[in-house]
Amino acid sequence: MYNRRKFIRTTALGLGAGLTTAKAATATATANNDASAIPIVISTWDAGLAANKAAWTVLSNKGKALDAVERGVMVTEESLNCCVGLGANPDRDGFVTLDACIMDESFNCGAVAFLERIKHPVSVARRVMEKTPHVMLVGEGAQQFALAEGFALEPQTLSKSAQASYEEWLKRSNYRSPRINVENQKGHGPFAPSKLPNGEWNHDTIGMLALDMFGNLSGSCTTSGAGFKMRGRVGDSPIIGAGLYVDNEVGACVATGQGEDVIRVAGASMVVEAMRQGRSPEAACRALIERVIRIKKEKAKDIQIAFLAIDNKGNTGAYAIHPGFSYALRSVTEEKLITAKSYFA
Ligand code: SD4
Repeated sequence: MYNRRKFIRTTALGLGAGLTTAKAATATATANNDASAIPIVISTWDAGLAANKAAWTVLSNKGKALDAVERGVMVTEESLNCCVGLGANPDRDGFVTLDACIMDESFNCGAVAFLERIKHPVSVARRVMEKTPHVMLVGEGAQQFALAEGFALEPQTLSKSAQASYEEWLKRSNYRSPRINVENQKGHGPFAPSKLPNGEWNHDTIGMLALDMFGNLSGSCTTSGAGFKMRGRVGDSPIIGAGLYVDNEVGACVATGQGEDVIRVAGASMVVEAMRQGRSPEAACRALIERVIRIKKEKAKDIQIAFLAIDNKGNTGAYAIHPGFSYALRSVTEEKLITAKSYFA
Protein backbone atom coordinates (compact mmCIF):
# COMPACT_ATOMS: atom_id res chain seq x y z
CA MET A 1 0.00 0.00 0.00
CA TYR A 2 1.21 3.48 -0.79
CA ASN A 3 2.54 5.27 2.25
CA ARG A 4 1.86 8.97 1.92
CA ARG A 5 3.85 10.07 4.97
CA LYS A 6 6.86 8.17 3.80
CA PHE A 7 6.55 9.80 0.40
CA ILE A 8 6.33 13.31 1.82
CA ARG A 9 9.45 12.67 3.87
CA THR A 10 11.26 11.34 0.83
CA THR A 11 10.25 14.34 -1.21
CA ALA A 12 11.34 16.81 1.42
CA LEU A 13 14.74 15.23 1.71
CA GLY A 14 15.18 14.72 -1.94
CA LEU A 15 13.92 16.51 -4.96
CA GLY A 16 12.45 19.45 -3.13
CA ALA A 17 15.64 20.13 -1.24
CA GLY A 18 17.51 22.16 -3.81
CA LEU A 19 20.64 21.36 -5.71
CA THR A 20 23.99 20.40 -4.31
CA THR A 21 27.17 21.05 -6.20
CA ALA A 22 28.48 18.61 -8.76
CA LYS A 23 31.55 18.18 -6.59
CA ALA A 24 29.52 17.02 -3.61
CA ALA A 25 27.48 14.66 -5.77
CA THR A 26 30.63 13.18 -7.21
CA ALA A 27 32.06 12.63 -3.76
CA THR A 28 28.94 10.75 -2.67
CA ALA A 29 29.00 8.64 -5.80
CA THR A 30 32.65 7.82 -5.21
CA ALA A 31 31.98 6.85 -1.62
CA ASN A 32 29.27 4.44 -2.71
CA ASN A 33 31.07 3.24 -5.74
CA ASP A 34 30.67 -0.47 -6.27
CA ALA A 35 30.76 -0.30 -10.03
CA SER A 36 32.75 -2.63 -12.19
CA ALA A 37 35.53 -1.06 -14.17
CA ILE A 38 34.35 1.07 -17.05
CA PRO A 39 33.35 0.90 -19.83
CA ILE A 40 29.82 -0.23 -19.13
CA VAL A 41 26.52 -0.26 -21.02
CA ILE A 42 22.96 -0.80 -19.79
CA SER A 43 19.70 -0.98 -21.69
CA THR A 44 16.03 -1.65 -21.16
CA TRP A 45 14.29 -5.03 -21.28
CA ASP A 46 15.45 -8.40 -22.56
CA ALA A 47 16.20 -7.00 -25.98
CA GLY A 48 18.94 -5.05 -24.30
CA LEU A 49 21.13 -8.15 -24.19
CA ALA A 50 21.51 -8.25 -27.97
CA ALA A 51 21.72 -4.48 -28.22
CA ASN A 52 24.42 -4.37 -25.54
CA LYS A 53 26.53 -6.84 -27.52
CA ALA A 54 26.69 -4.41 -30.43
CA ALA A 55 27.41 -1.51 -28.11
CA TRP A 56 30.11 -3.54 -26.43
CA THR A 57 32.02 -4.09 -29.66
CA VAL A 58 32.34 -0.29 -29.81
CA LEU A 59 33.16 0.23 -26.13
CA SER A 60 35.64 -2.61 -25.84
CA ASN A 61 37.53 -1.29 -28.83
CA LYS A 62 38.14 2.02 -27.12
CA GLY A 63 35.12 3.49 -28.86
CA LYS A 64 32.98 6.41 -27.76
CA ALA A 65 29.80 6.03 -25.72
CA LEU A 66 27.93 8.03 -28.35
CA ASP A 67 28.81 5.52 -31.08
CA ALA A 68 28.01 2.64 -28.75
CA VAL A 69 24.49 3.84 -27.90
CA GLU A 70 23.68 4.45 -31.54
CA ARG A 71 25.07 1.12 -32.76
CA GLY A 72 23.46 -0.76 -29.89
CA VAL A 73 19.86 0.29 -30.38
CA MET A 74 20.14 -0.08 -34.16
CA VAL A 75 20.13 -3.83 -33.49
CA THR A 76 16.67 -3.53 -31.94
CA GLU A 77 15.45 -1.18 -34.65
CA GLU A 78 16.42 -3.77 -37.19
CA SER A 79 14.87 -6.76 -35.43
CA LEU A 80 11.24 -7.75 -35.69
CA ASN A 81 9.35 -6.83 -32.56
CA CYS A 82 6.22 -5.19 -31.24
CA CYS A 83 7.56 -1.85 -30.24
CA VAL A 84 10.73 -0.66 -31.94
CA GLY A 85 11.50 -0.08 -35.61
CA LEU A 86 9.46 -0.52 -38.77
CA GLY A 87 8.22 -4.02 -37.90
CA ALA A 88 6.43 -2.68 -34.83
CA ASN A 89 2.74 -2.20 -34.16
CA PRO A 90 1.16 0.71 -36.04
CA ASP A 91 -0.91 3.64 -34.84
CA ARG A 92 -4.68 3.30 -34.88
CA ASP A 93 -4.78 4.37 -38.54
CA GLY A 94 -2.47 1.51 -39.45
CA PHE A 95 0.83 3.38 -39.92
CA VAL A 96 4.07 2.75 -38.06
CA THR A 97 5.43 6.02 -36.70
CA LEU A 98 8.74 6.13 -34.89
CA ASP A 99 10.30 8.30 -32.17
CA ALA A 100 13.97 8.41 -31.15
CA CYS A 101 16.61 10.57 -29.55
CA ILE A 102 20.28 10.59 -28.67
CA MET A 103 22.42 12.69 -26.30
CA ASP A 104 26.16 12.90 -25.70
CA GLU A 105 28.46 13.96 -22.86
CA SER A 106 28.44 17.64 -23.85
CA PHE A 107 24.69 18.31 -23.86
CA ASN A 108 24.55 17.82 -27.62
CA CYS A 109 21.28 16.14 -28.47
CA GLY A 110 19.04 15.28 -31.39
CA ALA A 111 15.60 13.79 -31.81
CA VAL A 112 12.98 12.74 -34.34
CA ALA A 113 9.32 12.07 -33.76
CA PHE A 114 6.36 10.86 -35.82
CA LEU A 115 8.85 9.63 -38.41
CA GLU A 116 7.61 7.14 -41.01
CA ARG A 117 9.30 4.65 -43.36
CA ILE A 118 12.85 5.15 -42.11
CA LYS A 119 14.62 2.12 -40.67
CA HIS A 120 16.95 3.76 -38.18
CA PRO A 121 15.36 6.76 -36.45
CA VAL A 122 18.18 6.88 -33.89
CA SER A 123 20.66 7.59 -36.68
CA VAL A 124 18.44 10.32 -38.08
CA ALA A 125 18.30 11.79 -34.56
CA ARG A 126 22.08 11.79 -34.49
CA ARG A 127 22.21 13.60 -37.82
CA VAL A 128 19.76 16.20 -36.49
CA MET A 129 22.18 16.69 -33.61
CA GLU A 130 25.28 16.87 -35.76
CA LYS A 131 24.09 18.52 -38.94
CA THR A 132 21.39 20.98 -38.00
CA PRO A 133 21.18 23.83 -35.51
CA HIS A 134 18.07 22.13 -34.06
CA VAL A 135 17.30 19.45 -31.53
CA MET A 136 14.14 17.93 -32.94
CA LEU A 137 12.49 17.30 -36.29
CA VAL A 138 9.09 15.68 -36.66
CA GLY A 139 6.86 14.02 -39.23
CA GLU A 140 7.22 14.90 -42.86
CA GLY A 141 10.07 17.32 -42.17
CA ALA A 142 12.02 14.66 -40.33
CA GLN A 143 11.49 12.24 -43.20
CA GLN A 144 12.52 14.87 -45.75
CA PHE A 145 15.70 15.51 -43.78
CA ALA A 146 16.42 11.78 -43.53
CA LEU A 147 16.06 11.36 -47.29
CA ALA A 148 18.32 14.34 -47.94
CA GLU A 149 20.86 12.67 -45.66
CA GLY A 150 20.76 9.53 -47.79
CA PHE A 151 18.50 7.31 -45.67
CA ALA A 152 16.34 4.96 -47.76
CA LEU A 153 12.56 5.30 -47.89
CA GLU A 154 11.24 1.89 -46.87
CA PRO A 155 7.93 0.47 -48.11
CA GLN A 156 4.85 1.46 -46.14
CA THR A 157 3.85 -2.05 -45.20
CA LEU A 158 3.23 -3.69 -41.87
CA SER A 159 5.22 -6.69 -40.74
CA LYS A 160 3.23 -9.92 -40.62
CA SER A 161 2.99 -9.87 -36.85
CA ALA A 162 2.03 -6.18 -36.73
CA GLN A 163 -0.65 -6.76 -39.37
CA ALA A 164 -2.09 -9.60 -37.30
CA SER A 165 -1.99 -7.54 -34.09
CA TYR A 166 -3.60 -4.59 -35.85
CA GLU A 167 -6.44 -6.70 -37.24
CA GLU A 168 -6.99 -8.13 -33.79
CA TRP A 169 -7.01 -4.66 -32.29
CA LEU A 170 -9.50 -3.37 -34.85
CA LYS A 171 -11.91 -6.12 -33.83
CA ARG A 172 -11.84 -5.02 -30.22
CA SER A 173 -11.81 -1.30 -30.81
CA ASN A 174 -14.81 0.76 -31.77
CA TYR A 175 -12.16 3.12 -33.14
CA ARG A 176 -13.69 6.32 -31.85
CA SER A 177 -12.56 5.55 -28.34
CA PRO A 178 -9.43 3.44 -28.42
CA ARG A 179 -8.55 1.73 -25.20
CA ILE A 180 -6.08 3.90 -23.40
CA ASN A 181 -4.51 0.94 -21.72
CA VAL A 182 -4.31 -1.36 -24.68
CA GLU A 183 -0.60 -1.44 -23.86
CA ASN A 184 -1.38 -3.49 -20.82
CA GLN A 185 -3.08 -6.22 -22.80
CA LYS A 186 -1.06 -9.37 -22.88
CA GLY A 187 1.12 -9.94 -25.85
CA HIS A 188 0.51 -6.77 -27.79
CA GLY A 189 1.76 -3.88 -25.85
CA PRO A 190 4.98 -2.22 -24.92
CA PHE A 191 4.17 -2.53 -21.26
CA ALA A 192 3.66 -6.26 -21.18
CA PRO A 193 6.51 -7.95 -22.95
CA SER A 194 5.82 -11.57 -23.79
CA LYS A 195 7.08 -14.16 -26.21
CA LEU A 196 6.27 -13.95 -29.89
CA PRO A 197 4.64 -16.95 -31.61
CA ASN A 198 8.09 -18.02 -32.83
CA GLY A 199 9.25 -18.23 -29.21
CA GLU A 200 11.47 -15.17 -29.32
CA TRP A 201 11.17 -12.50 -26.69
CA ASN A 202 8.82 -9.76 -27.49
CA HIS A 203 9.99 -6.50 -25.99
CA ASP A 204 9.65 -2.84 -25.52
CA THR A 205 11.05 0.55 -26.30
CA ILE A 206 14.79 0.35 -26.04
CA GLY A 207 16.73 2.92 -24.06
CA MET A 208 20.48 2.60 -23.69
CA LEU A 209 23.08 4.35 -21.52
CA ALA A 210 26.83 3.89 -21.86
CA LEU A 211 29.93 5.10 -20.05
CA ASP A 212 33.07 4.76 -22.16
CA MET A 213 36.70 4.31 -21.15
CA PHE A 214 37.22 8.07 -21.36
CA GLY A 215 34.64 8.58 -18.63
CA ASN A 216 32.05 10.00 -21.01
CA LEU A 217 28.35 9.18 -20.87
CA SER A 218 25.85 9.04 -23.72
CA GLY A 219 22.30 7.77 -24.13
CA SER A 220 19.79 6.79 -26.78
CA CYS A 221 16.14 5.84 -26.94
CA THR A 222 14.02 4.52 -29.81
CA THR A 223 10.43 3.30 -30.06
CA SER A 224 7.26 3.03 -32.08
CA GLY A 225 5.55 4.42 -28.99
CA ALA A 226 2.28 3.05 -27.71
CA GLY A 227 0.72 0.43 -29.96
CA PHE A 228 -2.44 1.63 -31.80
CA LYS A 229 -1.94 5.14 -30.57
CA MET A 230 -3.83 8.13 -31.92
CA ARG A 231 -2.24 9.37 -35.13
CA GLY A 232 0.35 12.03 -34.36
CA ARG A 233 0.74 10.96 -30.74
CA VAL A 234 4.30 11.35 -29.46
CA GLY A 235 5.44 9.95 -26.14
CA ASP A 236 8.39 10.68 -23.93
CA SER A 237 10.99 8.67 -25.82
CA PRO A 238 12.15 11.41 -28.23
CA ILE A 239 11.80 14.21 -25.67
CA ILE A 240 15.15 15.22 -24.21
CA GLY A 241 14.65 15.59 -20.46
CA ALA A 242 11.65 13.26 -20.37
CA GLY A 243 12.61 9.98 -22.08
CA LEU A 244 16.36 10.56 -21.89
CA TYR A 245 18.83 12.86 -20.21
CA VAL A 246 22.61 12.89 -19.89
CA ASP A 247 24.73 15.16 -17.70
CA ASN A 248 28.34 14.02 -17.70
CA GLU A 249 29.00 15.63 -14.31
CA VAL A 250 26.35 13.48 -12.69
CA GLY A 251 24.88 10.63 -14.69
CA ALA A 252 22.23 9.67 -17.19
CA CYS A 253 18.72 8.26 -17.23
CA VAL A 254 16.34 6.72 -19.72
CA ALA A 255 12.64 5.93 -19.28
CA THR A 256 10.25 3.33 -20.56
CA GLY A 257 6.53 2.90 -20.09
CA GLN A 258 3.60 5.25 -20.33
CA GLY A 259 5.17 8.29 -21.95
CA GLU A 260 2.54 10.83 -21.00
CA ASP A 261 3.25 10.27 -17.33
CA VAL A 262 7.00 10.46 -17.87
CA ILE A 263 6.66 13.77 -19.69
CA ARG A 264 4.56 15.37 -16.96
CA VAL A 265 7.33 14.88 -14.38
CA ALA A 266 10.19 15.67 -16.80
CA GLY A 267 11.25 12.15 -15.83
CA ALA A 268 14.81 11.47 -17.01
CA SER A 269 16.14 14.94 -16.19
CA MET A 270 14.62 14.80 -12.70
CA VAL A 271 16.22 11.44 -12.04
CA VAL A 272 19.57 12.99 -12.98
CA GLU A 273 18.86 15.88 -10.61
CA ALA A 274 18.07 13.43 -7.84
CA MET A 275 21.47 11.79 -8.46
CA ARG A 276 23.09 15.21 -8.38
CA GLN A 277 21.76 15.57 -4.86
CA GLY A 278 23.65 12.46 -3.91
CA ARG A 279 21.15 9.69 -4.44
CA SER A 280 22.19 6.37 -5.91
CA PRO A 281 20.82 5.61 -9.38
CA GLU A 282 18.20 3.25 -7.94
CA ALA A 283 17.12 5.69 -5.22
CA ALA A 284 16.86 8.48 -7.79
CA CYS A 285 14.70 6.33 -10.07
CA ARG A 286 12.55 5.39 -7.09
CA ALA A 287 12.06 9.04 -6.11
CA LEU A 288 10.59 9.80 -9.52
CA ILE A 289 8.42 6.70 -9.57
CA GLU A 290 7.03 7.81 -6.20
CA ARG A 291 6.39 11.25 -7.62
CA VAL A 292 4.38 9.75 -10.49
CA ILE A 293 2.41 7.62 -8.02
CA ARG A 294 1.65 10.65 -5.90
CA ILE A 295 0.36 12.51 -8.95
CA LYS A 296 -1.58 9.63 -10.49
CA LYS A 297 -2.97 8.25 -7.21
CA GLU A 298 -5.23 5.23 -7.86
CA LYS A 299 -4.59 5.44 -11.59
CA ALA A 300 -0.96 4.50 -10.99
CA LYS A 301 -2.17 0.93 -10.57
CA ASP A 302 -3.00 0.82 -14.28
CA ILE A 303 0.19 2.26 -15.70
CA GLN A 304 3.72 1.02 -15.94
CA ILE A 305 6.79 3.23 -15.98
CA ALA A 306 10.40 2.31 -15.33
CA PHE A 307 13.47 4.51 -15.04
CA LEU A 308 16.97 3.19 -15.65
CA ALA A 309 19.98 5.23 -14.56
CA ILE A 310 23.75 5.25 -14.36
CA ASP A 311 26.02 7.65 -12.49
CA ASN A 312 29.28 8.97 -13.86
CA LYS A 313 31.24 6.30 -11.98
CA GLY A 314 29.34 3.43 -13.56
CA ASN A 315 26.95 2.59 -10.72
CA THR A 316 23.62 1.56 -12.17
CA GLY A 317 20.07 1.17 -10.91
CA ALA A 318 16.44 1.10 -11.94
CA TYR A 319 12.97 1.28 -10.44
CA ALA A 320 9.48 0.63 -11.83
CA ILE A 321 5.87 1.13 -10.78
CA HIS A 322 5.02 -2.54 -11.28
CA PRO A 323 7.07 -5.73 -11.37
CA GLY A 324 8.23 -7.09 -14.70
CA PHE A 325 10.84 -4.57 -15.78
CA SER A 326 14.35 -5.81 -16.37
CA TYR A 327 17.47 -4.29 -17.81
CA ALA A 328 20.54 -5.69 -19.48
CA LEU A 329 24.04 -4.83 -18.29
CA ARG A 330 27.38 -5.42 -19.98
CA SER A 331 30.75 -4.53 -18.48
CA VAL A 332 34.25 -5.92 -18.47
CA THR A 333 33.23 -8.45 -15.86
CA GLU A 334 29.51 -9.02 -16.40
CA GLU A 335 26.82 -9.68 -18.98
CA LYS A 336 23.41 -10.14 -17.42
CA LEU A 337 19.76 -9.26 -17.17
CA ILE A 338 18.75 -7.59 -13.92
CA THR A 339 15.23 -7.54 -12.54
CA ALA A 340 14.33 -4.09 -11.28
CA LYS A 341 12.57 -3.45 -8.00
CA SER A 342 9.11 -1.97 -8.17
CA TYR A 343 6.77 0.08 -6.03
CA PHE A 344 3.87 -2.36 -6.18
CA ALA A 345 4.50 -6.04 -5.52
C1 SD4 B 1 6.00 5.95 -25.21
N1 SD4 B 1 7.63 5.46 -23.53
O1 SD4 B 1 5.86 6.21 -26.39
C2 SD4 B 1 7.13 5.05 -24.82
C3 SD4 B 1 6.67 3.65 -24.89
C4 SD4 B 1 7.40 2.73 -24.01
O2 SD4 B 1 7.38 0.95 -22.72
O3 SD4 B 1 8.46 2.96 -23.53
N2 SD4 B 1 6.82 1.67 -23.67
O4 SD4 B 1 5.23 6.35 -24.34
